[in-house]
Amino acid sequence: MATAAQQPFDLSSLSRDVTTWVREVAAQTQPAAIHWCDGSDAEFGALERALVQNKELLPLNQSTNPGCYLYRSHPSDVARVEHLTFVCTQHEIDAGPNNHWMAPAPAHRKMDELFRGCMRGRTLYVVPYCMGPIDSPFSRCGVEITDSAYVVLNMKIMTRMGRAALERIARESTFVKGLHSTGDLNPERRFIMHFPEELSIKSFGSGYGGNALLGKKCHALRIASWQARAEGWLAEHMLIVGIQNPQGEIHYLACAFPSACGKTNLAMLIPPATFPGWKIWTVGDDIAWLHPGADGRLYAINPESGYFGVVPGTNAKTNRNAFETIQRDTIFTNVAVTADNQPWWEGLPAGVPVADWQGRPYDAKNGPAAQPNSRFTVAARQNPSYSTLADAPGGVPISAIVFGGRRRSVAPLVYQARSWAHGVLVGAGVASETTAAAVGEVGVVRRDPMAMKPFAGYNFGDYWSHWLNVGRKLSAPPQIFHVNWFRQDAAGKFLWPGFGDNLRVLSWIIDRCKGKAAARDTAIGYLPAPDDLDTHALDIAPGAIEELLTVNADLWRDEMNGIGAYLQQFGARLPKALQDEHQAAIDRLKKV
Ligand code: OXD
Ligand code: MN
Repeated sequence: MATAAQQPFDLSSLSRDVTTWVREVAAQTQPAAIHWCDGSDAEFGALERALVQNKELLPLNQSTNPGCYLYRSHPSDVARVEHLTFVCTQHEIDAGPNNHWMAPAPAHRKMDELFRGCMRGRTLYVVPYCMGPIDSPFSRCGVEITDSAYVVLNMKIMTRMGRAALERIARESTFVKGLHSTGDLNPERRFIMHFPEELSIKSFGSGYGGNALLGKKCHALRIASWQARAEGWLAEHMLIVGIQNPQGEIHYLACAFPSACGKTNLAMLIPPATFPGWKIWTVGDDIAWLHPGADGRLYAINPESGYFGVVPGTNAKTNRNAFETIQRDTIFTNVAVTADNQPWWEGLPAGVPVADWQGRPYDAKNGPAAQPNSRFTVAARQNPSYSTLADAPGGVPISAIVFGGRRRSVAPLVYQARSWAHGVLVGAGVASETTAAAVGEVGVVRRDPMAMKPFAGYNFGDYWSHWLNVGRKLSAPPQIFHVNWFRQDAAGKFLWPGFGDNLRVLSWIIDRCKGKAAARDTAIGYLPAPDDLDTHALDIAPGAIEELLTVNADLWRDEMNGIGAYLQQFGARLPKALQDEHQAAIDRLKKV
């Protein structure tokens, strides 16, 4: 018999609230066993081995990719399902036209029906986690109950998971309740429901990250945006990057872009050879929690501790830091494999796939070898550009907020908002064009305010009011900018090289924040003149810089009308100050 010292610590004794909830869920779902996760490496290893044994996880080539595994999800379960994602508030207007809504009572009934007995024969895992550094006052905790060991492994990488989080929950006695089951993966029985008024989430029928790792989009954005409004801070879909100049000064930027606009690349940017002495520090690649500080500045933490990034296209040229990060101790989901069992995806310059993401012999007729939304899950600490301040309890001070979208025309390379309130309008007007991947839809502008369309847990009208209120609390607010790396010439060729050269734009942004760089005052905001940007040794077509920095008043009048029509749907919830900013923008354009 084990001595007292050898006996595992009974985690369930730490928090009565969590234990009571676990008991209720177990009575409902009827699992064969309950496992309280302590978050230890030993636990991670044991779960990994168990998944390998039952063939849910496939070891990749351990000499080329040590600690790397492949998980193949169900072919119908490879992405977030926005049409099955609901915000369930008492009043529909609180969820807003930007969300699918269901009243809480029928939503609970629907989900309870699905969860009844769904864990029979399975293990129920209790996953306590902390979003943000474990000792940060800005962090918030949750508990995910799941019947997927794959989810547990991912949560261990993506969050501060385990005993320390449970101890914090016991101290704070408040936590977000997330209940998840992969169910039978029937897309007809798949729903992701959020109950912000109850700080709870119920997710059924999907094992895919964005639907199943409840700490990420569900908690850290949808529920957290609701908590943030009540508590006076912002939960945003933003990367956080530190940019160090040759003098050693570091400025932190928080940047929001819709998908397919290069967020992870920007968070890990490699300075071009023509910028010696510059360094980039990654604090976060997807989510920022922003808090007004006592000094009137805005401070950011990254609530996550790992990256759940898109794999295809990642290589030593496009994103060397990400590429190096995923060489070891990485869970790959839905990539292809080579004959010697190395992970393979489109965009790798070497290697030949022999099995595609579904495990079939690779045949180009079946489409790409790696699923286009295949993912890596990896600890942020493995990133060569990892910022040690990613763990700072007080976060990092933000000098600039940068919004962006994919626009072939209209939006110039960069411009600066005239004020915080004008910046809120710039953010509310964020839009991105669909790419060639969607047949017949190329270039269609989709409005994605603050890149939060799929993630704001409440009415956008209230959300913009909250942004305006946060700005009023800041005596030294970040400056707000908009960038567009994707402007094209008449022949459809990108005008800007992007990637490392984006640092040229970021350094202008930083100099603007320091009051050092010049700018032209235009109807849409402050723009650099071509000479204001550092273009030394820049390989770019003649006249391209001028074109990248033009503001076409006719196109902008149309743009402002489009933004106005979009804002109108928020009716009485649309803040007057934002309407005024919109009107002022229209008036300025009339004068051009
Ligand atoms: C993500 C997304 O996975 O934004 O980060 O969809
Ligand atoms: Mn994202």
